[in-house]
Amino acid sequence: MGSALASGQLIAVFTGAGSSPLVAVGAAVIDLAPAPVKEFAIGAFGTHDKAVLLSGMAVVLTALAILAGWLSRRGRAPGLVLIVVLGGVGVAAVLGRSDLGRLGPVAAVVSPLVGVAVFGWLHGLAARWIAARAAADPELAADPEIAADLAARPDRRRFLRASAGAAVGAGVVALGGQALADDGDVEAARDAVGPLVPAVPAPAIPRGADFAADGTPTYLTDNADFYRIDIALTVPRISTADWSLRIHGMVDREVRLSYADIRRRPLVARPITLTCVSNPVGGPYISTSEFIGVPLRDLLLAAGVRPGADQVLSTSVDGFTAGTPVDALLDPDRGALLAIGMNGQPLPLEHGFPARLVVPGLYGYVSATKWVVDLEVTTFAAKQAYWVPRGYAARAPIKTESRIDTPGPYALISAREVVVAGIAWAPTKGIVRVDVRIDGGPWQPAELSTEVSQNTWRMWRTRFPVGPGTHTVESRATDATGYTQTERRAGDAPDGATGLPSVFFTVR
Ligand SMILES: Nc1nc2c(c(=O)[nH]1)N[C@H]1C(S)=C(S)[C@@H](COP(=O)(O)O)O[C@H]1N2
Ligand SMILES: [Mo]
Repeated sequence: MGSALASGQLIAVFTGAGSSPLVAVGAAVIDLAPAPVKEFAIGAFGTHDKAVLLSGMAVVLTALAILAGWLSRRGRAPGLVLIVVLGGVGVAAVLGRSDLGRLGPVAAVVSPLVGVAVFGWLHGLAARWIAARAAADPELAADPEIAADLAARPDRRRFLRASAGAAVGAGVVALGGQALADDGDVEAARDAVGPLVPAVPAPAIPRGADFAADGTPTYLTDNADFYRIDIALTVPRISTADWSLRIHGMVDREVRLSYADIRRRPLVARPITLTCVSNPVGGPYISTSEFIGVPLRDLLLAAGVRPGADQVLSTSVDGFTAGTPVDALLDPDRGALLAIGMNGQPLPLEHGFPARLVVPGLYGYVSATKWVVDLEVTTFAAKQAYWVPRGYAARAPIKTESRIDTPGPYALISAREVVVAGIAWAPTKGIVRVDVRIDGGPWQPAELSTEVSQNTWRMWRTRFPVGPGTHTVESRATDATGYTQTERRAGDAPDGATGLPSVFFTVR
């Protein structure tokens, strides 16, 4: 099993990480998992969901291999059947991917062949050892001295040595493949991008833009802390030299842009708050960055959007798709970007290097395609993006929401006064008011941070006198359209969770 998997990993270094049968099967599991399972995985494991999936697969494969090895004591059929069946699953998963070249299936085909060869060889050695043992007189074998001699027979030693060798060899091959894959090509391309200086800089961030000293997040999220959500089991590695963006479909003229073409255009920097439709009320999947890139509006106008088109289907190099309303992308006030940088740095690999989309006011799954390589101008009627047949809405504007960051859940407070602070967001509209109440009392307006952009979050804070005992605080946000965050509870499917965030705490 180890040899088969390791050979698949090694070949996939050359044919693309997604062509590894192990990764392809894992990706297929993610794609086929029903929405409740995906929700459970994100809820239970957060951003560790992929590590959990791969570890789970490793445990299952090891258990199957041990079982098949044990069943193969009398003949090699069970072991061979397992390899062929699992090999078939791997080939099917690889063939199901749209993002691989003609060499895509090689790793999945070679992997079970290596498995059959190594298994056959080890099984032969084991059979010789067992035969030698059976040949010895059972009565003589009962004698401890003779038994020890029997155990030391070369057939046994040869089998054990070969098994250990195969295991170590598989480990070396797999680790070597990993080292080759991480040879830094893409990191080097990222380092070579050089400084990203915007022709149109982002607004200056005033000191009062956050209440970080009172426990809110900082106005801009560090790149390393920016939340990450995607279906990519391995981070796609695409170099600037290999990247291009094709704009086609219902357009007057098809456009293809290289990375150099993008770099030649004047860059625009804009602060944008991105959040995930899977963010639960009070949840962590929200961050803000100064994204830098070129306006998507300009790229679409260059291609010429034909009348009747209402959706742009964006596709990632790994096959993920998002469907975004044409209106939102052409709206100059909204300022959607083809982003190549975050906070002055080229995009980190896990956030979409070399380029991704960011559209203020829309949940990530309908707008923020990372590793984007293709924009098809089409209609909502003609094409469904990745999450739509999986139970999520085709159109999903970000809902007006707030979150309480301090006090923390079940905090123990010894003061006579509690500071309550948090974030509120209604991207493209802007937050005009946040109300807070304690123990179900009257709503009281909180102090708001200085507004930097309507497209980003805004911080709030207030304080209440408190006596000993348990207390509950709740918050609700109001946006510039006059809409106030609903207290009606809803889960994340189909278009984002709602409800009032609340925090329980105790005063000593
Ligand atoms: N290629 C690709 N892009 C993607 C996704 C994905 O699964 N694959 N997920 C989307 C979702 S659901 C969200 S919320 C945002 C998250 O972006 P981040 O990881 O940079 O925070 O990316 C979007 N872009
Ligand atoms: Mo998301």
